[in-house]
Amino acid sequence: MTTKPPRDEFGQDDVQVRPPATWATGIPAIASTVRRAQEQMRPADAVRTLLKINHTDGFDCPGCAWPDPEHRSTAEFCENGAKHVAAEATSRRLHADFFARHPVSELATRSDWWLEQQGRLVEPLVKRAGSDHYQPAGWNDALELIATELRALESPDQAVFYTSGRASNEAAFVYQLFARAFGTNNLPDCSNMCHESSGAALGEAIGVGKGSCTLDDLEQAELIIICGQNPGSNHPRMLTHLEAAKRNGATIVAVNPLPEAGLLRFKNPQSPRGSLGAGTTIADVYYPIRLAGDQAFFQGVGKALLDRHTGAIDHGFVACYTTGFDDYRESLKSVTWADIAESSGLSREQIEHTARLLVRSKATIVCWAMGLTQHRNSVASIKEIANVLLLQGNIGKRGAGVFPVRGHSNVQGDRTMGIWEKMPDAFLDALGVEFGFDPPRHPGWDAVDAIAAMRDGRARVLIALGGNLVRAISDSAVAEDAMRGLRLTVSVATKLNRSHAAVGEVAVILPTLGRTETDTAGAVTVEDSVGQVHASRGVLRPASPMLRSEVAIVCDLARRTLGAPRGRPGPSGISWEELGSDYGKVRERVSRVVPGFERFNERIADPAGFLLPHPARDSRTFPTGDGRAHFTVNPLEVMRLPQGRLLLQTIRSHDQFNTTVYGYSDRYRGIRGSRQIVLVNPADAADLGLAEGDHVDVISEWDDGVERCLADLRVVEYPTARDCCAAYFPEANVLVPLGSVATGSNTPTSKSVVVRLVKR
Ligand SMILES: Nc1nc2c(c(=O)[nH]1)N[C@H]1C(S)=C(S)[C@@H](COP(=O)(O)OP(=O)(O)OC[C@H]3O[C@@H](n4cnc5c(=O)[nH]c(N)nc54)[C@H](O)[C@@H]3O)O[C@H]1N2
Ligand SMILES: Nc1nc2c(c(=O)[nH]1)N[C@H]1C(S)=C(S)[C@@H](COP(=O)(O)OP(=O)(O)OC[C@H]3O[C@@H](n4cnc5c(=O)[nH]c(N)nc54)[C@H](O)[C@@H]3O)O[C@H]1N2
Ligand code: SF4
Ligand SMILES: [Mo]
Repeated sequence: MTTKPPRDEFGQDDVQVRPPATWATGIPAIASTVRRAQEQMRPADAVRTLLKINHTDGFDCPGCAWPDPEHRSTAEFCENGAKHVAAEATSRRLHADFFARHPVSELATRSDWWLEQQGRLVEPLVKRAGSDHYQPAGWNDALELIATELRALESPDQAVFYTSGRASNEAAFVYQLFARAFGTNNLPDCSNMCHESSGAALGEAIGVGKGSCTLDDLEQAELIIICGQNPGSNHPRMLTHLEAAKRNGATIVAVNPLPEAGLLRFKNPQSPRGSLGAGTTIADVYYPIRLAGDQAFFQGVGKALLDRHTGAIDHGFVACYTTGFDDYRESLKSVTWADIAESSGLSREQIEHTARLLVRSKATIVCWAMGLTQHRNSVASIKEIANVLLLQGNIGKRGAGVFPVRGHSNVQGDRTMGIWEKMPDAFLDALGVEFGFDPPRHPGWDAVDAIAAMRDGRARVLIALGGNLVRAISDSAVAEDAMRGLRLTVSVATKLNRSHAAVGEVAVILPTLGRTETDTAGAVTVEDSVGQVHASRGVLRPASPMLRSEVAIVCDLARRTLGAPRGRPGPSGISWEELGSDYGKVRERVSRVVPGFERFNERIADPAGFLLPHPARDSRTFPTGDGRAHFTVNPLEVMRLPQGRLLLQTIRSHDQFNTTVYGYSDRYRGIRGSRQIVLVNPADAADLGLAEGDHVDVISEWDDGVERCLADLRVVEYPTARDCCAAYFPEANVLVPLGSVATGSNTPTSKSVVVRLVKR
């Protein structure tokens, strides 16, 4: 299998490389924000829209899940937030003539960038069996077609209901209700490819799969360890809070194979001094860890803490709130410093230094994102983070805790609302009681299992509430074939993407309102990375009068699928019409099903919203079964690379949102004009006989013996950790085998792929 990314008008071969930046978010960021917004929108709209981002009477930024501070200033957004908004608020439109000119088979050859540039979807589209063209269809026809196909399935489990993390709480709640009332738990989501490992690890360690910090905690922390995260590009406003933490005296340690600009220095564009002056040094210490080395790193830190005799361990906390300490201590005795050094690429001295910083700190936070979650040993690594924090009682204490920084703006809320293939019985019980039906109890498929089921013919229909599953999931070639084997693919979407070109026999696109647009049915709500829930109200005129909200689309489809007398056995008592037109009614139902949402409608009247309970954070109550936090033992397997191989990670550039490519400027890393590059340490390049600018094929090697190849990337010498290299997601997804997943979370190992680089 060889995949060459399609070339497009942007001149992908024209790569320009400059030294990586050593600071993030100054004047160029402001300039680029305004330029990008004006390219896509009318200037008046651009200004009005940008000022409503993250405002109490505006909409929640559709970008990342970084929380909004309670005291909102006039410019509560970052450069990338503005890009995400401008992309949605674009004045470009996709009319019927576009689809007459461009058959589906041609769309499949276009780049992610080109597809994104074509503008907003404006009307429902149907590609019928045997046809190679989408054609406009009325809502009625499009939805009836889907309902008929769903009802014709032999089993509800032949349908897959995928969700991307932009869906509001209200949309997510009615969507999972629809899937379960239809009879399946096949509810995979982007989280399966994202923070699933965090949820799995934290659930076991502290009984709650979410982070235990608030923004206040971040600013009160004495020590913040940031692992596997590139906040300068992916959570830019986090830098403002890290800057505040520094002002309050925090020490910051960055652990990352790449010296990312935002981790090093930050110039705050919202303070005149910041954008003109020298900026703030963010990381006091930077450790260039080897990919997948964090389990060893945190085991080393734990070992160093346990080796110290005084003041390193909070024995009172350990005795009162935890179990498993003795086994953990014993297990670390047999982990050798040699293995720790080999696995992490860091020295014993560096690790002991980190332990000394922990001993000095009375309140420590560990933050992480995809650098921790997308390896085979991810769940183990995150459990080791929990072990280290538990040693010092850093859970349920001001300024301390676990902080998995979420990706999509409402990915955490979607999970809270029941988007999960294996929701616990307590949730299903409450759902059944509220709506008078018996939800299915057998677990559904997650994202990887759903693709395997499509490949093997066990799934027949895919419905996607947002997202771009075919590009987001691993093993692109397998995934595209799997989708093409389906009877029906349905996508509720704002813009065109590759998932609309790798489709089933019949394909439907249902165009929806985005966050920025006014919804006559009222405000929706979202939950951010710290568990704060608040309202979001769009302000722009919808891209087309034909657009419907996600809630309305889901409820209408559910009514047609489940309500008709021909239907399968199931609840007919759910008033889909009411839920689809009045979000207050949806919230009323949520308040009776989901703990923590009591008086939901009342509490979102507060502009700041409300904070969901988190027993571990709030009262050191650990809902783990035995009521205690768990130290865990996670045997270390040192990953040894065969001779001449590198470990590849797939990363985001500064100019994309997941599979949506906005442009070809990875500004902070100094790379412009192309995404067809691979970052290699100069010493590794020399060992492999490669030099800057060489053209290489990247070939991944895995147990199944299949050689997956991404052809013709340009070598860029870059200060990444030894033995490691990096290429851009989603293009590099062709290299990640579907079966290569994290143990315990089934997340694709997008950040540890064994590859060889073959010079062309
Ligand atoms: N502008 C923009 N914002 C986004 C997104 C976007 O695409 N664009 N995506 C959103 C989503 S859904 C998510 S999940 C987040 C993702 O946010 P990030 O996790 O910051 O995104 P990645 O580009 O995947 O970067 C992973 C980082 O981890 C490092 N890393 C990789 N492997 C390891 C490792 O083994 N150990 C350590 N310590 N570090 C490692 C990489 O060098 C890189 O700096 O961002 C969200 N925000
Ligand atoms: N190799 C590799 N693969 C990865 C990752 C990686 O780091 N490396 N990261 C993984 C991660 S962290 C994630 S979260 C997934 C992302 O996976 P997804 O969430 O599936 O992908 P996105 O690119 O965020 O989806 C973009 C599409 O969503 C649609 N859209 C945008 N806004 C809206 C809206 O308001 N409503 C609706 N209905 N649709 C909308 C648009 O059509 C757009 O094209 O990818 C994963 N895949
Ligand atoms: S930090 Fe994230 S949520 Fe905040 S404005 Fe930037 S992209 Fe949007
Ligand atoms: Mo994500």
